[in-house]
Amino acid sequence: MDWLRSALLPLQGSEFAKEIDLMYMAIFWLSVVMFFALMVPMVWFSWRYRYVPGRVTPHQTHNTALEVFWSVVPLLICVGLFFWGIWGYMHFAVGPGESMEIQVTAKKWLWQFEFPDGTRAVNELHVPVNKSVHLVMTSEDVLHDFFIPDMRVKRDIVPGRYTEFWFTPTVVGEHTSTCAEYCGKGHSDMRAKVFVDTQEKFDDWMATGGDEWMKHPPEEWGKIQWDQKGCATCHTIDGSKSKGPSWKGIFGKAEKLKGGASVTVDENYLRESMLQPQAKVVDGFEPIMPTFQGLLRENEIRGLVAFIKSLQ
Ligand code: HEC
Ligand SMILES: [Cu+2]
Repeated sequence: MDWLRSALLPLQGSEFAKEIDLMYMAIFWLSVVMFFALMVPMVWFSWRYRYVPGRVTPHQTHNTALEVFWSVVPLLICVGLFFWGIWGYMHFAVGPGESMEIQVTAKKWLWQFEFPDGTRAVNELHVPVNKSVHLVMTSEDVLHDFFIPDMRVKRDIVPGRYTEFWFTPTVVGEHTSTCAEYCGKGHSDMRAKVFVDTQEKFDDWMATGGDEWMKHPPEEWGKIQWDQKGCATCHTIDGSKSKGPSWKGIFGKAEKLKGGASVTVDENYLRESMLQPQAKVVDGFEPIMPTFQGLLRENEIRGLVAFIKSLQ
């Protein structure tokens, strides 16, 4: 009956899919069998015992064995379905501890995903195949609902609180997800692609951070990093002094260093200052800047350099 399952239901993209489909098909076939088991005798009895003038119908109104049978059997079936259902629900509700956690933010009308290392992506969820992922979701505005049909997972997203689900994707490739809670004009456009990648491809994507950076001019991308990577807590961009030197007008200028030497602020110096801040410490400041070695990707460094350059 696999043809029927694939005609009725989407691709089985996760471990849940098999469990859920099995139960779905079991209830479907149970309903088919019950339909005929009830309707065929009903039609037959209505015809067999129809009114015929002069016919004497046998007069039996009670059969205890039969009544016990048709009360107890359906009861057992319903209780069985209940336990099967609650077992599946518990499995879905409590994820394994080692899952990768991805933060999902829904807002009118897009999806934002954030990975454990800070990688962000919009409308694009990348997950490695055969590894469990745990999605922690919230909304910035109204009710949304994250639904990935191929994975058979779906859950409401509520502003002001977190909801979550987990799954283990099993089929490499592109899947779709959608918002399943009407959220206004753009609701039907609120879709994200779910890429199930091989571990290699996934690692590669994590290392490069996806292509979000390509959608911004370098200076703008740099400004986003300044804000998101925490540079803003120590560096201003308007010339005022903070815990670190302001970035305004530093490009091209001769910077005085601790110890008396001086250096011209160029691309290489900026890069070094981010990755090895202690190598050359600016005069008048403490060497408190943390190293960003391994935390900034090439595209982010390039963006930051372009941003600092633009602050003349
Ligand atoms: C905890 C505070 C702090 C944070 C956070 C911080 N910095 Fe710094 N930064 C400093 C201090 C202090 C200096 C000056 C001393 C030195 O050179 O190490 C400095 C110096 C620099 C310089 C050299 C500036 C000049 O005038 O020559 C650059 C470039 C720089 N930081 C980039 C960054 C970037 C990019 C980030 C974010 C990814 C960042 N910093 C985050 C404190 C910080
Ligand atoms: Cu929505």
